[in-house]
Amino acid sequence: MTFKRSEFPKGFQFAAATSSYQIEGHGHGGAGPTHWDTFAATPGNVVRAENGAIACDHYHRMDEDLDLMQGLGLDAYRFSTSWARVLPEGRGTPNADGLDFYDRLVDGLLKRGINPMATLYHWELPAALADLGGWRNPDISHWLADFATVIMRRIGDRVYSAAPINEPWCVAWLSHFMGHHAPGLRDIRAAAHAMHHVLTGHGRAVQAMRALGVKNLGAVCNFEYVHPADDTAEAAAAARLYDGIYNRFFLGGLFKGAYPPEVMEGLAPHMPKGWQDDFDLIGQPLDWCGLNYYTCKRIAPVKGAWPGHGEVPGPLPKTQMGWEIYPEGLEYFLKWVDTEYTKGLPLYVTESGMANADRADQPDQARIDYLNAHVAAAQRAMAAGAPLKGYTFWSLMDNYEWALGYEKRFGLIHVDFETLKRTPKASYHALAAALAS
Ligand code: IFM
Repeated sequence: MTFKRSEFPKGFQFAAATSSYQIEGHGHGGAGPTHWDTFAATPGNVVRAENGAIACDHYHRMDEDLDLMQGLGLDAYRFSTSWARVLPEGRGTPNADGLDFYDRLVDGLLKRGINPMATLYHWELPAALADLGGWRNPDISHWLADFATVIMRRIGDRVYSAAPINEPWCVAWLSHFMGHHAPGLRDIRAAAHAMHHVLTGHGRAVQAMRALGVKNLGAVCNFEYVHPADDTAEAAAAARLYDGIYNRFFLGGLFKGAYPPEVMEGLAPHMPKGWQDDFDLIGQPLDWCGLNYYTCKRIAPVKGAWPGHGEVPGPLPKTQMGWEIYPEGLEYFLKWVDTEYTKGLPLYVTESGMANADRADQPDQARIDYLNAHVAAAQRAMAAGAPLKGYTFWSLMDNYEWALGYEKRFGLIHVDFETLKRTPKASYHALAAALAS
């Protein structure tokens, strides 16, 4: 690596991230069905109809995975808690094995000197709650707060940090307007409701965790740097609207008590009743803000219904996801989020990394280059004053990449999905050396 731990301030948290459905093996341990199981079981939604029933079998291989984290020299590990593993029906009676599992995980991390960074919800909604409308139902904020209470009563005394929801844009827009993720809806009213309820859910979950005394609470949003596809006014307007929906809607709700006006031009007629009164709930004071960053997009106007924009291919080198590699965007967002929204609040890069068609026996130099370029971008932002306190690599290990199944490999550790054998990649060894230095 071109960076070393010694270049970072004392206490800076180097972390790796995963999420529950992507690694645990949802078929084990008494977890209830989720909308990802049913989405994946419906032809055409997921490559080869793959699902998270086995995934990396982390449920049974937790100790091996914890040892690998320790070998990497991580300061922290960002994981999520599966709602349906803890509450198989989404509400009601907890699954004792599920609570025990997260208890063991947190203790296993602490025993190895690794700080547990918890995210309550990383996308696998219990099917029983999906049946009730899921993120379209305003009651979901209460359901999420109740789940927060159940899981944090068990582990909240020992987590380093907690955030309610991973990537609200994916939960709401990607899943209810674009239809790419569960529940696979393509409906503007469903999307408008989900966009708002993901934030009321965040607010109520923060309240519930504060009431229990859980410390160090934050929010995790994802960001894409937006380039207009050309230099016309139409492309500029299309890009501005894309940026509003993707990058400014959730931060606006969380930190400014308002949504971007150009986004509301399309969404206002479809919003849930009384949405304007929810900003006090949404804007709970936070201790930090997390940024997930991977790529940039080129946006062009498209004739047709609002929002009337679409992506066009760009010229930069791309990852296995077809995503352009644009580290400058990370530097931009770390500075912009701080100056425009969070104003001195600690920031964390809560995800960044690349998918590559890795094999266990070949060095993943492309990932080493990607990580170097993005960490360097973060260092430039820090030099310019961004209060960055930690950097999280996505992902600890190859895992279930949602609708794209198991072939997109983001891991520092290779997983053979036939044998479930873990093999640290060259990037793992390079990062371990950088963190030991
Ligand atoms: O795998 C996902 C993760 O679940 C959320 N952030 C982006 C990653 C890569 O697509």
